[in-house]
Amino acid sequence: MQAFEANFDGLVGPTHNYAGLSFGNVASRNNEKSVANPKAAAKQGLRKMKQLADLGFHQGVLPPLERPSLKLLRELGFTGSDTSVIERAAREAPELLAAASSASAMWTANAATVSPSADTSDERVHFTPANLASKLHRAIEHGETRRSLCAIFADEARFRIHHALPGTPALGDEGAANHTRFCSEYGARGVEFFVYGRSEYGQGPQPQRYPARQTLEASRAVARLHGLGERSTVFAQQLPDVIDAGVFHNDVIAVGNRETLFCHQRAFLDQPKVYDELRSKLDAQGAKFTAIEVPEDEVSVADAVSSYLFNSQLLTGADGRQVLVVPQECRENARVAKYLDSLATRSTPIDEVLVFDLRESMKNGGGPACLRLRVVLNDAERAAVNAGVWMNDTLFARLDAWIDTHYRDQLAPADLADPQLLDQSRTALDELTTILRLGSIYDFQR
Ligand code: SUG
Repeated sequence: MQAFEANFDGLVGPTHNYAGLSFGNVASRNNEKSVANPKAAAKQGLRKMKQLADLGFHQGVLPPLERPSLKLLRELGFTGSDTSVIERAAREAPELLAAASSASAMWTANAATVSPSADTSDERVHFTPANLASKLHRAIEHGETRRSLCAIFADEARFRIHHALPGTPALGDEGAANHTRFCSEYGARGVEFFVYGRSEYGQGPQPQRYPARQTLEASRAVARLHGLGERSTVFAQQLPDVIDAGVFHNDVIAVGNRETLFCHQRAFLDQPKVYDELRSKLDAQGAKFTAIEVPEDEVSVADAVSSYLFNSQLLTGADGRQVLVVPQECRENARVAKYLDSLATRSTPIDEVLVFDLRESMKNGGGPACLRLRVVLNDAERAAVNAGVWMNDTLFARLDAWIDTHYRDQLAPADLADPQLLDQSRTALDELTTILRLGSIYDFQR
């Protein structure tokens, strides 16, 4: 069946800030306590969505979550009015207030793992929201994320939205950031590639310095929930050393699309074997696998981590050409820029490179690929998606004006103590649910 890939980007929320919450994510730690610009962050993300929609890509929007999360703070024992909860948390446990205030849901590659209907046993599109169990500020996302997904993909005959896996270290799940789907055409049966950082019960090496956020057990559980068979799945372990070098998700070192995998030479344990398995399983589906492997002596793992070369989006245009969407940090790293320039003369399936300014998100370790959740849809499924979330001229103009009205252009860590931020965020989100036609998805609206 005819199908296409849609990218759903997370709209950056009004509380975007730099709290240094993600140990193992080099950018998050390096920019801790610097002053953020939520307005610029939201506009940078929105411009990417608009430009890709203008180029003919299917582009949707996922809403931010309600932050600060009064729910979390109350669960942690802060009582009284909303204002006193925030004031007390700011005084007694600023790190908990920071976790409750993070706009991290913008990185929708971590919202869920998605399997298209062509791959699943019941021929529905399956979503499993990621439990994001390894970081407090992210572990509080999945319930609200599920609610947003249910509001957008509401038709239960076509969409199956699971609950997140139990949030415990053995089942740490980070969603689509560690999942790639290969196929000949989007509508054909594909091979789903799950990459994990460690196994809880199996043998095998583990990183020593930084946490491995995804387990094999979680990846296997998601594949089972989605009804994916042995023939259409490949599981691979990330090199523990590169996790220790700051590759906290596989999408910091590899990206795939259709028949192409673009990755660093040091992405996976036993990389040639991983390629062989992908090649033979794709071959059985009538697809021809190609790996574009970037060698360490051209671009080091450190270059990959600082430039986010592999946190790019590899997209197929309507004309069949493949476009690589990279952050501008790639142009600022001489070796990465040289590599990208050389693509024009190499024979690879990448036809064009597009560069975006996503500086505000990048400073928290979130590049173009982190900001998007891929959902392959056929025409009937697309027709069943809540139509208010598709990017077009009208939605762009409304969201751009909405950002101007509601977002601050400066947010320092100390500003999280300001109870007005909660009111401003709620006012903004309340209006957003009307713009995106989502109904009452937020707790404060119920
Ligand atoms: O989970 N950063 C996010 C970045 C997520 C990137 N996503 C993908 N690679 N797909 C994280 O580490 C930093 C927040 C702070 O420090 O304020 C943060 O959560």
